[in-house]
Amino acid sequence: MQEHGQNWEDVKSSLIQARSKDIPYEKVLSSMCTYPHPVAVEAYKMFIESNMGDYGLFMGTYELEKNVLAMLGDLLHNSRPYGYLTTGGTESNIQAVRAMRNSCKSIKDPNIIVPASAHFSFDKIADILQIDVRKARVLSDLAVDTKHVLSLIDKNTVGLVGIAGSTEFGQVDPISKLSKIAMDNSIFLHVDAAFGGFVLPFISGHPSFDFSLPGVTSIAIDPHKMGMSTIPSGALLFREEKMMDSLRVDTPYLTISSQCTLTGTRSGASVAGTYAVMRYLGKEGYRQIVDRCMKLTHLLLEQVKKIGVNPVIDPVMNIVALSISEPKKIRKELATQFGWQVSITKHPSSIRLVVMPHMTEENIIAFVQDLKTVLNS
Ligand code: 0PR
Repeated sequence: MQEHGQNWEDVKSSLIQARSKDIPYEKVLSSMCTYPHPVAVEAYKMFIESNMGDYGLFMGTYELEKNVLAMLGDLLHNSRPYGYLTTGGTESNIQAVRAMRNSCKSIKDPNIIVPASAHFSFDKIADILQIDVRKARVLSDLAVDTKHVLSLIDKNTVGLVGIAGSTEFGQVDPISKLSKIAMDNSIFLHVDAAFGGFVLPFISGHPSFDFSLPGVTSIAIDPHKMGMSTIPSGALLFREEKMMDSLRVDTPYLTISSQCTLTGTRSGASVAGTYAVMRYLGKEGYRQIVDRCMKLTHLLLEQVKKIGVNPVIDPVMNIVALSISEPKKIRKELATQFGWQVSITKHPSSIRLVVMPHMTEENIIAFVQDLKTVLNS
């Protein structure tokens, strides 16, 4: 750090230069994030200094958080959820598993069972919480094999995890079956709906995945993905207060006497952003966004099939994985020749495309054209 401060114009020009190196979302098909809704941005700016880590000082923002939880509870069929707004799916998953473990103190060597398709946050969880994370295989449709889940349960199993919208393929595990298994074995069931939580409720005839299933004890849902909110904005919801309480630590010198959150300082601006966009859009607004993304997903599918490329699974939501040989090479070519950002998957290997709200019909058509060029070169 330099000794003397610089003038704002110089600092700003460095910022502009840095910003110009960031890739605009229009060419990004690899991300689960998108431009936040302008209403979320406006609200975020209004609450920029608000710290939910000491919410006794920010009771207004705290009321907004309670409101967001109630709206999320309504979306996920729980009229009285307990929880809080997190920094995203990783924190929500860590806290959900920590609550399972803390609620089973008598089990000395606990384990949980997650689908092999679970997000890498569960590898972090194994390391941080020193808990055995057992991976159950997935079937050919890339949803978890519940028979394998059942066979992995033993006396030290504290809970199961199901995914509603897997990171790589957008698949939904059979959560109703997992719910029954969890109840039969008196263990917890956390649903990672970080992506699908703001998608599935707006797709008619979607599979059950939320608190309407009696075995579901917690859910992760991310407003900063398909919720159109600002980063960082995740949410963790528990069915029962005692699970949330199992996370509580004393905070003697704050305006509040205890905290259940993972981080201390927490962005009140994110809370305001999420509150504002959820109120502004309502279910109708989100339904329109999801409808549009699904239409674009089907357009993408139709276009790639015309050039002889097929999806790994029929897309359940706005994520498409394409069966293409040498996906790493294709990814590189798409980026260097045309500036497209796509990701690749490992098992099975494919090119993965997330059709977020920033995508347009023109861009989908242009992308498929460029993909065709790369495949034929
Ligand atoms: N659970 C699921 C099902 C997820 O897909 C993700 C993230 C998480 C949990 C973790 O969420 P946070 O990253 O909010 O903690 N899925 C994306 C991924 O890892 C996140 C992402 C977003 C990656 C934007 C890249 C990107 O540009 O692929």
